[in-house]
Amino acid sequence: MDARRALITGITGQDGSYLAEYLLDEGYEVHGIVRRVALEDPEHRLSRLSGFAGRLHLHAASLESYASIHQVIEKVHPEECYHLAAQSFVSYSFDDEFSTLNANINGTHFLLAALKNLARDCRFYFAGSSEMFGHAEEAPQNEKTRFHPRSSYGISKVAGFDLTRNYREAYQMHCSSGILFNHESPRRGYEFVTRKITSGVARIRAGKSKEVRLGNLEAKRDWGHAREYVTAMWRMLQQPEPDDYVIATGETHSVQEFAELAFSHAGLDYRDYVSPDPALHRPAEVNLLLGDASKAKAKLGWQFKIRFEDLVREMVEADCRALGVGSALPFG
Ligand code: G4F
Repeated sequence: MDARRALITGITGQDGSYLAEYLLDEGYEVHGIVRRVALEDPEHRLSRLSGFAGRLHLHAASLESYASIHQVIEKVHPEECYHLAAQSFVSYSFDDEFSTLNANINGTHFLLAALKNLARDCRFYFAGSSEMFGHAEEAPQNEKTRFHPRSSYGISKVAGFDLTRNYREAYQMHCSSGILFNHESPRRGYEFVTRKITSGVARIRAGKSKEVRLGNLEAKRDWGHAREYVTAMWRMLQQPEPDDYVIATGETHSVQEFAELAFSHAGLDYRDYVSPDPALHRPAEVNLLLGDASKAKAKLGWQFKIRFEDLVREMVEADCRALGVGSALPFG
């Protein structure tokens, strides 16, 4: 039997790289959309794919161009499409609302429209986000919680979520959205707070830095491990009917707790190294995210396993290892 064909947008990112690995292991033929510059600078831009890039089929295209998306869909004719690409850094979305809205909403719309025209039977996954809940009126948040996004990023994700549902209802396409709460790993981008902290810990241990400047330490997030979360995406597309699912751990921790734990794994006291920087506070903050993934557990059989403490430890250890310094206690 021929291998199933999957197409991933955002394949060079944290989630894309874990998902690509997972699908390869499941026997898929995995295609990815990348920017042309990525193919010209693979060492740097395809670093998360190193080790298995040779088993992937990468196509240069831009999610800002319908024509280029159309070409890829026509050529690949995927059976499953995972749309992960986005301008995903919430802070940046305050600096440039227009490009965040344009790129995120149009990218999703172009992809859905191309699939409708060329591969209507393709199953589609949209990377929704707990940022859609924003200023949530209840905790924990589930699939029925009203959206109240607090940034253009959150607004763009609500629009993508609505587009996905609309294609499901209007064209009977198998379109599902995962409402993923924060998910991290050693492959996380350095701009996000968890990696900023763990890479900062490693730089301090290595004597390359003296502090980590942070914004709002009180914000609380439901943090899970990206490697586990991508398996939920796949499970959604194996269901007979498309639907939307919250993916979360059901535990919440503050940024301060994350910092405290990360520094303590390296035998350091965060209070000696974390400097508050009011410039890093956001114009509108999402104070508390806490997910209820019981629907995913009941219908997809998905449940998180990697606990917060182990996630933090893995990230600190990976960053310390990369700089050639010890990490886990006791330091030696
Ligand atoms: O790590 P963050 O930048 O992630 P954020 O904004 O929660 O968004 C992430 O998770 C979403 C899912 O809920 C995704 F949709 C999204 O794409 C992204 O992956 O910030 C986490 C919290 C915020 O409250 C922020 O204000 O950390 C606080 N924070 C405090 N100091 C900081 C910093 N965030 C960053 N990035 N940098 C700081 O120095």
